Amino acid sequence: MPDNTFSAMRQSIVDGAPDTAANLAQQAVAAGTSPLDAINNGYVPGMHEVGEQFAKGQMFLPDMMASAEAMRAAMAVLDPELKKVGTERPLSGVVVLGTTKGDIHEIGKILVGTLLTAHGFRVHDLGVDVPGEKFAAKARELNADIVGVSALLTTTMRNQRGVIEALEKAGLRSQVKIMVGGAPVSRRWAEEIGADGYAKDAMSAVDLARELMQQKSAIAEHA
Ligand code: B12
Repeated sequence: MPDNTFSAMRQSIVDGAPDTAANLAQQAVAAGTSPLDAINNGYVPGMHEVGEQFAKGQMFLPDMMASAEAMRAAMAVLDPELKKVGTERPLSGVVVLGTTKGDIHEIGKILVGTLLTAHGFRVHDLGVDVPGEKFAAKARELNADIVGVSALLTTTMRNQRGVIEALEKAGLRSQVKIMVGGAPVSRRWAEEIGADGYAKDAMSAVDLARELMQQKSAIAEHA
């Protein structure tokens, strides 16, 4: 896919133009471009630019909402393509996913869920603004292997710790691996709150989830 198509994708997000974003995604699919390349090289850089402009006061909340709408329009086209990657693979593990309490950012988390599903994980997405207790209840109900917690705000990051505490309180901590992510989150933060892993993007989240499943089966073998 030529660089100018990626920059047009990026611009469609900055402009908050859902029709253009969706059309470009359709063209990419027709041209056989990897959907992940389109997301990582086209649309996500657009989101980063929006974030930067918002931080500088050059863009406002309605602009950021329009950009999110454009991203959703592109994802609606690319999502089915992403899901085709790993159909009919054996079940890799059960993941409960959600965005922390107080936080309504969901685009990155949905992408993580889509790629995990495409790579054989069974994903239950709890949505946004999810309290720790709800993560714990769903993890118990589904006998989940992994709980994935997203946070996009520095103010809601600390609620990732709350999810870990809720799992501890429910007596599930030893059975469930916890992975965290989101723009302000880092490996260091993950270690600080006692999570089992951090991933910077959706594809790394798949690698991490596989690694956590291996750790789980190694523990089970030694038990
Ligand atoms: C789109 C957007 C919104 C949309 C969200 C729409 C939606 N349905 O999701 C709307 C307009 C609603 C919004 C609202 C707000 N936002 Co906002 N938003 C953004 C923006 C521009 C893009 C986020 C995004 O979708 N990125 C694209 C995806 C693909 O990337 P991602 O989310 O980082 O996810 C990837 C990784 O982080 C990772 N990952 C994500 N989750 C997980 C989970 C796990 C388990 C793992 C392993 C990995 C992982 O993998 C993902 C895929 O690669 C960011 C800027 C930025 N650079 O992040 C600001 C940003 C996050 N928002 C910000 C702010 C301030 C707000 C508001 C408070 C604004 C306001 N005044 O009201 C509100 C908060 C509302 C709330 N309570 O949550 C700030 C946060 C600042 C801070 N330090 O806390 C940012 C950084 C903008 C800025 N530079 O100031 N926002």
